[in-house]
Amino acid sequence: MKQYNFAIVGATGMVGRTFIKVLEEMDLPINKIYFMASKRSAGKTITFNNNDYIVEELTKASFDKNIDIALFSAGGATSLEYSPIAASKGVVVIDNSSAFRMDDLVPLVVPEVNPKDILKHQGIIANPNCSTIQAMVVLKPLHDKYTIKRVVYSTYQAVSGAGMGGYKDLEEGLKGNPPEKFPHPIAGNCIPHIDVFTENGYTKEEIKMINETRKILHEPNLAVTATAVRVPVFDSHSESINIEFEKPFNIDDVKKTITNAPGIIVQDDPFNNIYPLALEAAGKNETFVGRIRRDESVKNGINIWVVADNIRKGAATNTIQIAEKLIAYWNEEGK
Ligand code: 25A
Ligand code: L14
Repeated sequence: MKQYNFAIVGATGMVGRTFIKVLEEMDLPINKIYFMASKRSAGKTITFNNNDYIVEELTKASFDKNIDIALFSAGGATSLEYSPIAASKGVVVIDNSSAFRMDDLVPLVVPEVNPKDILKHQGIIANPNCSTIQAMVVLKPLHDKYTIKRVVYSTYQAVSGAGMGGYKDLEEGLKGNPPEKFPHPIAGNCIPHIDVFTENGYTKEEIKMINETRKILHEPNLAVTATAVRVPVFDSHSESINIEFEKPFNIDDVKKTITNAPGIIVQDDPFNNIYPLALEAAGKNETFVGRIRRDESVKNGINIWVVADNIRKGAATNTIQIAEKLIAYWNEEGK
């Protein structure tokens, strides 16, 4: 099988380090691999598949070597500056930041949901927001079968979403120290504020979930609303999702549809205390779904509880699954 050259940009961050773990587990056809980060981390050693690599400083010349795929997770500003440079040199960038997600020329991909959108790329493919990804794997099979009319998201998001600084705020907060990353103490608290507030009273995190859901499902007018909340959990986002359908349904069929969908593990036996939990989803690549029940306040509605590791399926795993799919398409084309 043909092998490809990879670059990891933001290799020392929370998502970057998970790229390395997931790449080791998933066994992609990698020939050469380069690790890049800011000047602060240049010169550090990274171990990948038992070999040691030196982290390079990301510069405008970083993509002058022969690189096929670059996985970026170094924040929006870095992506805006360096992704177009990489793309202009023939590299396909798969970007974790929010910089290009809503760009019409950039596919926004969850491989279980809209893999063919990858084929439309012009050098950059965007990885969706973590909270959006785990919802999409469940919503897509339900939309195909029952036609979604409206979605209400309420999220319970882990501190790891805010990178190393978020993790540190919870660790230090549990010892009684004040926060540095979040605007309020996170230990013992719920903060209804993720990313920045906008004019309409919603946060950018909430707006990302709304817009990205519409783009990924190819439903630009779908009724979607969201409230995103940071909770004192280290890893894995949990979401309560209320969905209204156009079509009537049998709740057992809904459960079957979710159970048969790719990338999902159903944990739904409430009388035996079985439902998805953040602690159990941490470190896993799948999305966990439970508490599947009819919403009796509307004609055709359900409520579900959806949990996934936000740094794995919400970021690193999904990005690497996009790379895997891209390579599969290249192999079909003979590239
Ligand atoms: O703009 P966005 O899209 O909203 O993204 C903002 C941040 O969100 C995280 C990611 O933080 C990003 O910086 N993120 C992005 N996508 C995410 C997703 N899908 C996501 N989080 C969750 N889900 P991060 O901490 O995970 O990663 C930061 C990495 O980016 C590298 N980097 C930053 N600027 C760069 C750059 N690389 C190249 N060029 C640049 N200009 C960064 O490398 C890190 O790898 P580093 O060398 O700057 O950091 C190395 C070590 O230093 C720690 N650190 C970070 N900031 C500080 C710091 N230490 C001290 N002081 C700081 N201010 C890092 O955590 C790392 O350990
Ligand atoms: O848009 O702070 O991918 O939890 C995901 C994590 C934005 C910030 C994104 C967080 C980021 C968010």
